[in-house]
Amino acid sequence: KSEQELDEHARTQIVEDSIYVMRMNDFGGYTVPAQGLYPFQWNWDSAIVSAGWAVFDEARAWEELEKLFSGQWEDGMVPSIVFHRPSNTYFPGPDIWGTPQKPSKSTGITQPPVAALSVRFLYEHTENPELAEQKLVSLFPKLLAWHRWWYKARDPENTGVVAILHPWESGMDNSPAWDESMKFPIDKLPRYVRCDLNHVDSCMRPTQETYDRYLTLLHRFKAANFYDPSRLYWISPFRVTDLCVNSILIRANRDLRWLALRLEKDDIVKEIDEWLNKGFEGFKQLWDEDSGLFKCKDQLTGKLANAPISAAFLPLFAGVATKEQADKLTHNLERWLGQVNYGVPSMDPEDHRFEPLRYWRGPVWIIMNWMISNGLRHYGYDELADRIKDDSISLTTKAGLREYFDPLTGDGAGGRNFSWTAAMCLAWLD
Ligand code: 2M8
Repeated sequence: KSEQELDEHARTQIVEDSIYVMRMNDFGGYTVPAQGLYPFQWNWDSAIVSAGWAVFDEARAWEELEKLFSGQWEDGMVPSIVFHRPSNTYFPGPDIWGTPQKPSKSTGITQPPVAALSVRFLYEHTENPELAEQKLVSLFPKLLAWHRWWYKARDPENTGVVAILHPWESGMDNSPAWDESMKFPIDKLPRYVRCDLNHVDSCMRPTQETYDRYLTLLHRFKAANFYDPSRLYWISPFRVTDLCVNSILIRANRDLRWLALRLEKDDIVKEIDEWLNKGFEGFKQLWDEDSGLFKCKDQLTGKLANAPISAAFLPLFAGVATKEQADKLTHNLERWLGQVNYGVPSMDPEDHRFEPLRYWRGPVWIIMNWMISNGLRHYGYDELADRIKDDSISLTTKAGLREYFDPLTGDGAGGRNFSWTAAMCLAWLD
């Protein structure tokens, strides 16, 4: 068979496999990221997964988002995990979090706000405009409440950018960007047993010390009147401006604005415009001219995090980088890509902290590739955007629907049959 036929065959196979994985991980209205390893509904995973469902089952795609918002707290927060059904294969589960039922058992922290992007995607790709209109009307106030929550609870000092209070909120759990900010003392913790190491080799996961710090934060937040959002910002020993959350929030604000225009909600459009203007200003403090990259920032010390991570390119996705900044970013990105066989590594491969297999400290994540590639295209760097897309296709066809990938060998790593990787193959790569 010719090379082209083989390619075609691999592409058809990956689409079939992706649909199979989505169905397999469907637990009834919500999709688990990966069986065993992550057996509940995760926030940004689900938002991304809904775009994958939209390709072959639109009603199911809307249901994914509705189920996620069924866990929304009264104050507007959408938790990082909603524990719809019990499972003993993940730690920390609902007993450790111990959140009051509000309305479902959940964690007491949040995750990157992708959902508005998904609602717009579903609305624009609908084959059933009446259904889409109805879903938009019911989901819009929930999205708005969540975005308002971000500004109220996580930017009470009105800086234009929001804080995360736990590395789990960034989605990039053990990113080197948190190394300095995670140096607070570890509290005396109740004895605990991790479950992740039953599923994935320890060389691919956060270290034990990192877990002790995750748990220290969790227990301190729980002690603050069960994750009282008006207190957490002030008491957390970890408070950073994360590029991933903030870039996604800005992009989500743009999509929320687009949805508000559809619904003719002029006052809300004005409110969102203020967030966007403030956000543009806020991002200025995250630019590091020396390295030509955006950096996360420790809000407690006021210092930029000395870590060149792939989220540095996400301001392109948010549309907040200037043309000059975009040129410097792409210059860096080209250098990174020159050092690996498959992009985009989650950290500069020339940095001494780069570990090609350890989770958010080096591996390639297809969802990051999608956001970076989308941002590059928006700024007119089509060749680079194509290169990242091609690498993503090579990785998934070669190694399967894995959680993340080794940028040097292209081997798959972490969880298998991974939902958001499958969803990206359907909604982006096909
Ligand atoms: C990872 O995070 C969870 C905690 O939320 C974990 O390791 O236990 C991250 O990759 C996160 O971004 C992702 O949402 C989650 C589920 O895929 O796994």
